[in-house]
Amino acid sequence: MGEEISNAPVRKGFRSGYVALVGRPNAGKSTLLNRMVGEKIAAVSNKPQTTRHRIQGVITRPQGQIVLVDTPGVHQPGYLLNRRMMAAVHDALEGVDLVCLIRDASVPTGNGDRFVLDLVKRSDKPALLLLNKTDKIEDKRQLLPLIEWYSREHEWRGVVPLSARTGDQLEDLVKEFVENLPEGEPIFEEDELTDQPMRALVAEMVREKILHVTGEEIPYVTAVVTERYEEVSDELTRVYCAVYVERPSQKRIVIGKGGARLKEVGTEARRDIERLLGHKVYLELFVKVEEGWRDSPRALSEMGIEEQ
Ligand SMILES: Nc1nc2c(ncn2[C@@H]2O[C@H](COP(=O)(O)OP(=O)(O)OP(=O)(O)O)[C@@H](O)[C@H]2O)c(=O)[nH]1
Ligand SMILES: [Mg+2]
Repeated sequence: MGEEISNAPVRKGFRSGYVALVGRPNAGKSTLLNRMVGEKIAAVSNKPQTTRHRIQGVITRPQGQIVLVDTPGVHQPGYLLNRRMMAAVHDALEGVDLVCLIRDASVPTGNGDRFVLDLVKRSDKPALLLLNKTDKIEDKRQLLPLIEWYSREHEWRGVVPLSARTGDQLEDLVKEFVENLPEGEPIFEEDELTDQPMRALVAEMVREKILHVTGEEIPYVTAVVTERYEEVSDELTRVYCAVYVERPSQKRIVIGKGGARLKEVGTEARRDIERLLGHKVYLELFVKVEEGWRDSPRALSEMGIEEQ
């Protein structure tokens, strides 16, 4: 397949390249990535700091190919984990052709916005402004002050109001992306959707479910690692994932009464993984306590949260 692509003559006018999504936590970056790719490849939750590493999603159309790069929400780093998350943002900004500042248009501007804007300006890359969550805004005139503020601060290649949730304006966005990319051959094969290996996607699905069923503290002290991934047959894949927490008390919360919470996580994650693979999945989860993993270079690297 790879050869087919590399030997094919470049289609005239075909454009391709990398587009980074940057923004504050919860802006809807990962929701937009999933929606545009058409599969769930990045965890989404209403808790800030859901995304922990760079995730690429591939969108291929007759006119061009966009490699959309999702990044962790921009925040103040405390733990080594958070410093690595921010390094992933900086790194993503370096290697792309176009940068998108994505913001939740239903909330007022704050200090975090200034910080993200400065990052985008400093990247010195052509940039688009994406105003997300328009489904939450009844009167679209509400967007005007926001557009004015951002337009005063920076010269944008375009401003696109959209809803990652409903899919509103996403085809316009694809056009806008393609127009701003250089002419070139496809980077990924047409049927590839992401740079993430299956093991990482599976771990991401499990972590997403944990974020959904647990409260305040647990999401930040939890990491998931796929320890074994076995393709038993065309109809069955077996996966074993370790769920890391920092303390025994947190382990009890994740497991729940009589194992009920962990079972719920497993059932929901298995459904998502089966949808992605198109066949049956046996998923086994076990919880491990590893004190201080968020500050441990070794643990973070094992979890795939690498130094940039
Ligand atoms: N109403 C509405 N909600 C949205 C939209 N896009 C995202 N959300 C919600 O916003 C929350 C955050 O979405 P994510 O996609 O996880 O946000 P993110 O920017 O990737 O967040 P981090 O990874 O933490 O930086 C989730 O509850 C989403 O369902 C949208 O267009 N409309
Ligand atoms: Mg995210």
